[in-house]
Amino acid sequence: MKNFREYLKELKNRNDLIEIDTEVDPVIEIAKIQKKYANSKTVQFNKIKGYDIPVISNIFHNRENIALAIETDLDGLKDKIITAVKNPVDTVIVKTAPVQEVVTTKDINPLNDLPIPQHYLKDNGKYITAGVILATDPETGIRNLSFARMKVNNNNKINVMINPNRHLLRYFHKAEALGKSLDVAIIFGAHPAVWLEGAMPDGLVDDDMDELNIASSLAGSPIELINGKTIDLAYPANCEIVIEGRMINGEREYEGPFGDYSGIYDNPPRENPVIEISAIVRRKDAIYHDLLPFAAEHFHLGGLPRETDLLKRVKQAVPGIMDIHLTLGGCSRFHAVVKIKKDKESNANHTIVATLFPTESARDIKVVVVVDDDINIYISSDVEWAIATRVQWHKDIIIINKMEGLLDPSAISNTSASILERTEILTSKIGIDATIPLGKPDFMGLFERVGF
Ligand SMILES: Cc1cc2nc3c(=O)[nH]c(=O)nc-3n(C[C@H](O)[C@H](O)[C@H](O)COP(=O)(O)O)c2cc1C
Ligand SMILES: [Mn+2]
Repeated sequence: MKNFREYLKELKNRNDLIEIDTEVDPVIEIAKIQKKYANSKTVQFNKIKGYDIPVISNIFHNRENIALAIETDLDGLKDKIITAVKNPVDTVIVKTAPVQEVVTTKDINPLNDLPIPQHYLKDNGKYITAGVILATDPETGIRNLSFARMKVNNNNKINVMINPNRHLLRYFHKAEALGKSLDVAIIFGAHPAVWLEGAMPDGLVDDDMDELNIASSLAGSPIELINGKTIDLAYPANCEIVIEGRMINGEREYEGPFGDYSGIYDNPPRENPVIEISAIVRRKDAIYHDLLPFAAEHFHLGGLPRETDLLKRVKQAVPGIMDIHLTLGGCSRFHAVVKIKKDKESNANHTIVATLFPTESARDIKVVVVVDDDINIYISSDVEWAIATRVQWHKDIIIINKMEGLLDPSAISNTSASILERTEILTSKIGIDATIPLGKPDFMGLFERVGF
């Protein structure tokens, strides 16, 4: 797969993409249709009220579409990511770029220039949700990619919500310590490998690893870059739209509420860095990528890289781990199911402890269910069946209190310090051993599954 356009063509060929030709309002109306097709189709909106740029969404509504983008299959996804992280490929610089066909540097206002939706009723306005932010480490020049929600103001400024533990925030703080602003490029419609890389958490990718080179490895060939018009950064030449700008040294602004991955409004508003836009560049016939928060595209994009990181880590503690899934019902963050081939009775509890070890990928996990290798961890009714038939609650669970958590109302309300202070949020976690006990001969065939 060479680029985004080729990928879209393939999705069309596979009957995965539907086009909506009736006029839709970017406020709420697009989101309602995204929601309707959230688990089934890529949707392209061709006529947006007030704009002449179409919107595309729900592209990663399933993992088959991710596998297609990086030329693997469902079973190969995590290995492909781990291999790409270990084998970066250099990018190349080119001289001309489709993305710079139209360059705007005057009177910039993304609210006028781009069809940015408002998704949920109480969101604080229109938000960019599928823009990948490129920046370089001010000390080392290493390149980083990351997603973050961005509130668009009615001028040339954008407000970007970045949590602690993000490489991007570290880069910005380094720039500020040097008395500088941080150049950024917000990229839309690059090769999907760039999106996947933008969702890779600290730990899977360390902050001394060049993420454009990892994206090139995932894409299967060097990503071609073009120098920015107004910033000291080279970004993917073959993409749809790029917003050029800088995160301003010393500036912060309130942002939120915003309906995020957990399906609740992230409240109260936070003080966040501000990006001042210096140019918007795009293809003549650009397509704007939008992502509906708290829906399948958000879950798969956020969940798959975290699962990959967890699998790598937990395997070090318990080699018999086969796979790990962060379920959609748990917003691909809160509930983990781990499949193991058990050879010792302690395997299950070691798996629970290793999965909960509080790295970036594990911080949100509140439930770990460990199952045997006959269970399909991607089918929630199969996991529930294992719990129904293999768990004795007085001996098969572990509860750990006072662990760090995030963005979950029950954890926030469990924490005594005021949420306004943004202090540590405390949560409790449970591990469930839903494996068949080893060691006791199964004289009565108690656990034998029915079959044909
Ligand atoms: C669609 C999407 C939206 C996200 N929004 C945010 C966000 O608003 N703020 C944030 O800190 N992380 C957000 N994340 C998570 C980060 O993008 C992710 O942890 C990434 O690995 C951070 O990269 P970095 O550590 O290289 O900066 C989002 C992830 C996805 C997939
Ligand atoms: Mn990073």
